Amino acid sequence: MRTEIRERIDFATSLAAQAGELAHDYYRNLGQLTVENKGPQDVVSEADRAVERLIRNEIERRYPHDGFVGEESGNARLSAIGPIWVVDPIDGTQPFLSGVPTWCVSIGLVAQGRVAGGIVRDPCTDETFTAVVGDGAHCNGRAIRPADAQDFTQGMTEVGYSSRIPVAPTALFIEKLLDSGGIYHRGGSGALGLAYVAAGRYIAYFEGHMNSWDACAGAALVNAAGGWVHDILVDDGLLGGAVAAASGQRLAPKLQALARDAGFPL
Ligand code: LIP
Repeated sequence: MRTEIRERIDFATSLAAQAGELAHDYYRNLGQLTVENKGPQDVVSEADRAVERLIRNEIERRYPHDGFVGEESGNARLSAIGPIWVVDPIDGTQPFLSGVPTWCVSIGLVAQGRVAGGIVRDPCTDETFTAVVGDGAHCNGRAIRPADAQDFTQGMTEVGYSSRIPVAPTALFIEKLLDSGGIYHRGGSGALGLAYVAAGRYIAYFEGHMNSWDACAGAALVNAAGGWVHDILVDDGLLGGAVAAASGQRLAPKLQALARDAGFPL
């Protein structure tokens, strides 16, 4: 199966670049986009739908028996034969539509019930993060590894939030993080945040609930880079989402304890 995943990641690396270029074209012309509200702090535009159509059409053309779960597609196709593609065409939609360059294209792969590979493409920094679980993770072809931090004072922790969960536990997590000498950062793209953990830029990532299409590729990057990442597929996470947590191996026990103390089921 790993050969099949490698082949798919090679194919999707150029697809992610193509999708990133299309997204960047919309990004350079934000004034022409109609923005719709899906909920509190949750927006979408034609850019998301157009980029997902491109990705889905190319994947279905090349791998007609694979499954597909996409943020904007609605009808998930859970293949019983091939791997399942888990895609967010523009992750960090709010920064994207606000003209803030912290967004990306996120293309993940699930095979035999496990996260198997992924690509995070950032057109704003011209960086492509790629991973095949078991084969390592790379940024623009260079091997990446998580930071070897042993406590929260040694760097930044990215903390995500959405109105899908109550405020209090996330506020308590941030309070406990600050009390531990850590500092939080929020860029608005969970996929990019997880990619930065894999690359050692953030020492940890935490979010009380992430959808699979936001988390899958980033989780593959952290796993393949040698870090620890909470299983995003736990309890039907593919369709229902899950807690997202990731760090280098040495910091993982403290991250898990901090999350549990804030009331999250890790
Ligand atoms: C985003 C996630 C991020 C979360 C944001 C938002 P979107 O996905 O990647 O982790 O904190 O609230 O849900 O909506 O930009 O695709």
